[in-house]
Amino acid sequence: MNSALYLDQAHHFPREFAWGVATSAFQIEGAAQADGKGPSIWDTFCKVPGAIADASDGTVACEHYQRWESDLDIVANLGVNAYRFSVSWPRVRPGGAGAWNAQGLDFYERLVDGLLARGVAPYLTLNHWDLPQELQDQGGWANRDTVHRFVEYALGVHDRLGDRVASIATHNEPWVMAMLGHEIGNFAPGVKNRAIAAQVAHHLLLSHGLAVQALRAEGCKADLGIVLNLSPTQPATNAPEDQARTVLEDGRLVRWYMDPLFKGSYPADVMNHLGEDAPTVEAGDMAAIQTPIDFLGVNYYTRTVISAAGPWDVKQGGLELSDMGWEIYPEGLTQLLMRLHQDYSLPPMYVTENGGAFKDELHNGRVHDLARVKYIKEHIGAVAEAMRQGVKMGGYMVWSLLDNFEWASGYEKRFGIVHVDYASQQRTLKDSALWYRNFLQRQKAASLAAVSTGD
Ligand code: IFM
Repeated sequence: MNSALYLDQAHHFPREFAWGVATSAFQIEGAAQADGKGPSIWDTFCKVPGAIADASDGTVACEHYQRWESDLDIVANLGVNAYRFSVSWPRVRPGGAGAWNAQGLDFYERLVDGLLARGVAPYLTLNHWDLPQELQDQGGWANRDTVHRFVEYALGVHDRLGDRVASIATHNEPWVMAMLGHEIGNFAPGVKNRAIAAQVAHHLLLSHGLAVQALRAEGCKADLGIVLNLSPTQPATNAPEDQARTVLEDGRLVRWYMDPLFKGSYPADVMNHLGEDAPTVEAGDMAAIQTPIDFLGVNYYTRTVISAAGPWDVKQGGLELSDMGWEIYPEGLTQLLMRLHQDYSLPPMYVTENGGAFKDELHNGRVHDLARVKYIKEHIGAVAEAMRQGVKMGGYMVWSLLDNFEWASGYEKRFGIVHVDYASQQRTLKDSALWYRNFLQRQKAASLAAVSTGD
């Protein structure tokens, strides 16, 4: 596919299309103990020797908690009309239950009002992984009580911000929290137990459904949805074992989340595979999970290639790799969106994250990150292609606004379209940011022209 070509012809993005940049609280805010914030499971996990590649943590990060105003000026200056951010649960309700922290809530109120004052719509995510440590001490997401604490948290945030945000996503990437956090254990809280991971996944989905119901009952005006990390799963060879394994892995990554959300049941093949490790599901849970939503957020970075013989070596794919070692495969985004559109009855989808880590170099105030420009351009082209084939898309958001704390990789991997010098906290727009700004200006001009010609 030549996605650059698609992009050149892609002037039909609707005027109301959300063009954004995305971040998350723990990755940029810093101020880990400021103004009454409680510890999260990531504050704890960062202290585990060897857990984070560069032994760093989120104590300072991008100092966004202090620099939010100038960061929002950068957002506005890019010309985006949407900004996706997350609320830190332990900043607004430090113990996950009990007292609320007024200073934390005030921060997000200033942030939301600051976005609106700059003409940028706030896209809020409630849970981007930083569970209050006190809840983890009681079992975390493996404990069904956490589901109810999450619903309270959703309502509390809605009380303060619900009238001004464009959308509320319950969770970011439940697969990551369940699988990396509880089965593989390389992410917080670092548990390695397949049965617990399956129960965690179920509780995340259940808390999503119950929170959506509770927010609707409150008369929430914002669009409600969830954000999943998804990818097309492909067999390494045509061998039957690779193909069978691919079906299962697709089940664990895609259908395990999509089926309950949009069909009301877990996929039978994955349930059978889990056997005794399958989660406990109580009466009414599946109906709650299937509560209709207004949007589905899709985070896409790469494809997943499966070999029954063991981990597949990405070098065999012959594709360019990002600095994460992930294959760059824009076609996969079109394939994924088409497949979701065909297999499920969906509300509009948003690409809520897409971007690449590359080895950037800052010279004389410029970062010539041409690989990232190409990456973003081709993936926007892939979205345009899906739309041309009939998929209903609401927006596209680049991950990420700023270089930031990339979880177990620490600060070594840079995803930002804005460079952050961590010593001085100076921000520099990379060439990808300049390209995106220019692209958005052309989009705006094209839709204005379409309005004046009545297209
Ligand atoms: O940085 C993460 C983000 O927090 C969740 N989605 C994937 C990104 C890149 O790894």
